[in-house]
Amino acid sequence: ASRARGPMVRSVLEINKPANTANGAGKVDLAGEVANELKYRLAAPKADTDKLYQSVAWSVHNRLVDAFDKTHEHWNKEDPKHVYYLSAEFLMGRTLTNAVHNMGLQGDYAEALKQFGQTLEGVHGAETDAALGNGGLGRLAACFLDSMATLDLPGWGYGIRYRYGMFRQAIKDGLQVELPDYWLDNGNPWEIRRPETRFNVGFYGKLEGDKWVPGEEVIAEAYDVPIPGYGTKTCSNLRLWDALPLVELDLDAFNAGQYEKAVEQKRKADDIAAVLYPNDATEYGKELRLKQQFFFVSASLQDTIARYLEKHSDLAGLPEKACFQMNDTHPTIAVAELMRLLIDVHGLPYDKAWAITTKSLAYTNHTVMPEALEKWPVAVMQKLLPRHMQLIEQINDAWLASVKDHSASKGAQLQAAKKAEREAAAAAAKEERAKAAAAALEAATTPEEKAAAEAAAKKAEEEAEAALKAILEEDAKVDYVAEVLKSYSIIQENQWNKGEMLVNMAYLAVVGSFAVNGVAAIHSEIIKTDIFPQFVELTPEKFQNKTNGVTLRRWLAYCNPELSALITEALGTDAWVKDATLLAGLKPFAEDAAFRKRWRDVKFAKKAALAKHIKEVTGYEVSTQPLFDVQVKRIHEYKRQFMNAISIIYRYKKIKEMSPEERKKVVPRVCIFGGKAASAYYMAKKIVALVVAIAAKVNNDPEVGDLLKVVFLPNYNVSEAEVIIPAAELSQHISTAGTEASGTSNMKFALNGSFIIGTMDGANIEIGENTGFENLFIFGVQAEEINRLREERKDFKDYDPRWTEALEWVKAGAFGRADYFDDLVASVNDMTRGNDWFLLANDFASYMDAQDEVDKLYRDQEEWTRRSILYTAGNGFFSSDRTIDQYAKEIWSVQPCRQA
Ligand code: B1H
Repeated sequence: ASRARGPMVRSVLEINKPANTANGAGKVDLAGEVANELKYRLAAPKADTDKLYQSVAWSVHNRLVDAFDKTHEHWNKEDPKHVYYLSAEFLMGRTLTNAVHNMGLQGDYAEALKQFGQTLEGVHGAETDAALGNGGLGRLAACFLDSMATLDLPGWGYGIRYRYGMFRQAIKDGLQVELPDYWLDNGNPWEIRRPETRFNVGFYGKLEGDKWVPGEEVIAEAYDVPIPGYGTKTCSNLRLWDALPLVELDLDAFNAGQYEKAVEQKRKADDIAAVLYPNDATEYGKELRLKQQFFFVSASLQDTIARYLEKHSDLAGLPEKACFQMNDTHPTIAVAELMRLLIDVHGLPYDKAWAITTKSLAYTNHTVMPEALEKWPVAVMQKLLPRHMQLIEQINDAWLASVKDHSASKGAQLQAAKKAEREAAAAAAKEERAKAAAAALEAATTPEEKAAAEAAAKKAEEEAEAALKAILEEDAKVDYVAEVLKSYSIIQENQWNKGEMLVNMAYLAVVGSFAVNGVAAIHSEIIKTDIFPQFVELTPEKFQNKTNGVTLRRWLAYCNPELSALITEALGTDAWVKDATLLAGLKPFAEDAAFRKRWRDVKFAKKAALAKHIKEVTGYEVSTQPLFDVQVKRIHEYKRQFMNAISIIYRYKKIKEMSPEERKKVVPRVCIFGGKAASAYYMAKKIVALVVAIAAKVNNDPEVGDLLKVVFLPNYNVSEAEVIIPAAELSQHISTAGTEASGTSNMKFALNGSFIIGTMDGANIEIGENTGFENLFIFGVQAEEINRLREERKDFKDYDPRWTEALEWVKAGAFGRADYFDDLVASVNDMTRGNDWFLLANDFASYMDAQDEVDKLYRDQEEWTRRSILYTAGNGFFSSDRTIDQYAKEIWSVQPCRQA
């Protein structure tokens, strides 16, 4: 894709002149530096695109190191409070374009590259994505780093330097295949190895009283990834840990001929930082995963404490200097590890340690999907981290003791309420019986009959009284207080596997943190009502909302320079890149026909770039005239890509049945899908296969031509998203209401002027509030209705006939592989085989109606464009700068620390 120049900021070259490369009158000879890197670092005989990319990257690396050093010198001197963002994932994508533009060096490097006959855009594509994340959660962490640096907030990210990131997805014979992502193959110019920054991390072993003697130890070694802010000298840090053995080679074993044993330690250490788990909903219980989590958490906490102690002697002051934000439950072993470090290593008493811990930790929840709420078997925890298990028990005991009174009164209340409920029901029944008895008496004619009726009534009365007595006695045996107490326990029985005890990591996080937040308004409410209600009762003030955001640098300014240039021209300033609220100034331009034309021209150019990309990777030829309709995200049943696919099948079937006259009225569409299925996710893989099969059939059907094209773009990742999102006209965010915590691509699409078709879920709702709901295509049931609807499902007979017709076609083998798709179809069509848990059948009719509305509006291009502009104008709220500013003020209490 071609890239025009992005907005200009003052070059940091003018600010930070590196002494060793300064040339003459202070002008840095970047071309000379690039040539140097090419010759000496790469020893490259000729400057092909790849080598040139690397040389430029190494040169940018030098600028980053300068900015990094100055920033940290400044922070070191000022000693401000820092935030540490603990995350198992950072989905950074490519760095070159972002770093060069953030530092304002795009002009300088463009100039330098001219001497090699190249452009920045030309070398951009040679970079491999850093894909150390699964999806939204990991990308959010990356956007947050960009905003923290841009807002000059002292803070680092902490994570794992996985050698293999997210797998590469390819399509082979119509099915997804996974290929390893060895992203470090060509070296990594964006990191700095810190062999002097190492910490030991232990596992296994035994307890001698309170003393832990680990049975295995590895070294955590730091790698720093500089994070340049936009339009500032601040360059912060993402510190990623690699795992090394204490002893590379056991010479004794080696000399004894035991070669495998000789390298066993090395192999074990290698395993820890080897690979990112590719599930975006955890299958809990995997020991290596817990090992990874503990590994990076322990190293990060040790590192922070060591730096704190360089300047301060009393650890009681730690919460004034450090706040740790736990990105979902993945780093929540931090609660126990911080306790252990304070007690076992630094000699603090338990109570003091607990006070420090609970003032330093905060927790963000990202999902309400039960399978993603991590619970570690006590047995696994005990084996891998015996001291931590002991501490968790101690924490839990102290916690349960503290809620004992509350549980006692709540339990007594519940018991009394139950009794009152039973008695009220009994009184009502008694009244009914009295009426029935009176009627029977009335109907009786003979004295015998009357006597019999009286006797029957008396007997019924006695029986009812006995039954009530029995039930009240049963109730009295229920220990309500214990039940309430259990609902607070961090250690619980596995409800699917009685007898197995589990550590509920979300509960551990809630108990150990001073703040808990959700990631969109609706999600933050759901976690209060459905996930942690008992905790909200005790400390309502702990629970907050921080609606997600995305960095406007990567997701608008740099991925869509054409639109950015138009926005800047209209607003007369590029200040919107840092102050997204200024985008609201675009609203009046929506009414300007000439501006609308230019807006359409940009969209058209981005569609052309995407069409070219589609041709290159899939071979499919798509016209740039049709509506570009996009659904790109991880493949998951709750995200309902299957519903989208079925609607396309229906559309296709109808087009085939139409007369040539009718076909003229069809709004042509290109339906684009992208997303990875977790390698072991059975249904998700079938959904990918179905979309690929639909594409193969539809795209080769001459009857349909340009009226409908379907594309599955393989290997959806950050760089793909940067090409796809600017080209979208409609994007789909159609999760079952209440299941998508927030979504963040919805924000990226909206900012790039794409319409949203979606449910009342996650951040869609707030996008509706900001854009005006009249401009979104909203359909489907609301979150509050889901439970009732799930209860009410009986069969699949009464649903929309369009749904059934399309499903039947799949069943009949219209897209091949009828057997392979059988389970997928049954999952939404058969009460005994999946029972449509995500209510696709239920929402299908309103979804199709919403799609009709889309077609209707698209026919009116002026009105469509007008509203498209309102999407960009209305959604500045979703800048991650806003989100991070709220975190900094409302949770972290961290202030900007900016160099003059
Ligand atoms: C989100 C995850 C997630 N929520 C488990 N939860 C993982 C859970 O490797 N694992 O075990 C990985 C990831 N990811 C996403 O977070 C939500 O689904 C999105 O709705 C949300 O926008 C995003 C950022 O908050």
